[in-house]
Amino acid sequence: MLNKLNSESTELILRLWKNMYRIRAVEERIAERYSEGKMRCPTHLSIGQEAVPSAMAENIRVNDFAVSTHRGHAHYLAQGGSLNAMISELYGKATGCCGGRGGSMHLADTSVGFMGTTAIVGNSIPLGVGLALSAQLRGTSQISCVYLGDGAIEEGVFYESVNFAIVRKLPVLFVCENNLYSVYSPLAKRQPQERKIFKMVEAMGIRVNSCDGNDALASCTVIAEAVRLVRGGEGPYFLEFSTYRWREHCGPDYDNHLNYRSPDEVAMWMERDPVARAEMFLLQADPRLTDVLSKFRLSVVQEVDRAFEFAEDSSFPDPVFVGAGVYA
Ligand SMILES: Cc1ncc(C[n+]2csc(CCOP(=O)(O)OP(=O)(O)O)c2C)c(N)n1
Ligand SMILES: [Mg+2]
Repeated sequence: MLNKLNSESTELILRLWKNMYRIRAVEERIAERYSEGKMRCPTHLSIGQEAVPSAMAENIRVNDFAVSTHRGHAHYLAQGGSLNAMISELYGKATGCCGGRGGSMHLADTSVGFMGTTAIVGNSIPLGVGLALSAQLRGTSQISCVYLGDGAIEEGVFYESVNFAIVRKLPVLFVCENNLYSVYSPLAKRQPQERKIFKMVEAMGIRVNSCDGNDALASCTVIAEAVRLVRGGEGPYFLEFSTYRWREHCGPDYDNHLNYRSPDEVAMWMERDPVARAEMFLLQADPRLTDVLSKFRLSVVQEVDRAFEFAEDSSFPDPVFVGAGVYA
């Protein structure tokens, strides 16, 4: 889709690229500094998966709700969650978005409607549906976005939640990032080969669509239409995006040596890098954008530097009495 566009789309693609670039820079810095041992929480990176959250950022309002998963950094940042508070949370500091007690898998910034991420697969799905119910009962125009992975489709609570959202015509957008794996288990071994997740979900009676989740612009178009309908009171919507995580399931490294996925498969997806695709389009559309891109890269480096300094300089929370003479 990117190749077919004229310069009218350049502004939008520039915004998408900026969001993707920033998210990736944050996660690459986390990966770089993780081995220092100061971020003492399990950390699931979504490097390679930046297009969908960036496209969501274009379409959601600051008072919309969102909930996410163990792999939630990008969703939190796309919603406008505080970077300082996120990095501090990873460092376990009192200035973290959960007071330093949650870590990477428990991000929240209620000031922008990002209501939380949880470590239990599928756990945040009913929370997102409940938030949609609250918006409906209060008569607001808020929508609730539920990010989930392909693995979460296999949890019973997904079906209960989608069913409830359909029956109550709730303003909820399910955003499934299908990266083909649940830890080391490929989708092809967990579900029948011919099954398409979005087709299966459609059979429940909900509007659905699917899209190349490594094409930020195409994702943006599909999300815009879904958000228009959900916000317009047409009930819930389910979107499936195909994408791929580049690094290990949990941690900062690559894991090709584990052989649960082939080097060819990884290489093929890395060639479809959403950030590089957007950048290539921008530079072809207008080579003078080189300067704009360079300035932005520098500003992101500085912003990320500051966030890590902020986290390092912050204090640890006071110990809390958890019972039986134990403080944590
Ligand atoms: C209920 C539950 N079962 C299993 C796990 C272990 N687990 C953690 S992440 C994960 C994979 C989830 O896959 P998916 O939803 O596709 O998300 P992805 O990691 O690919 O982003 C699993 C099985 C868990 N945290 N919670
Ligand atoms: Mg997955």
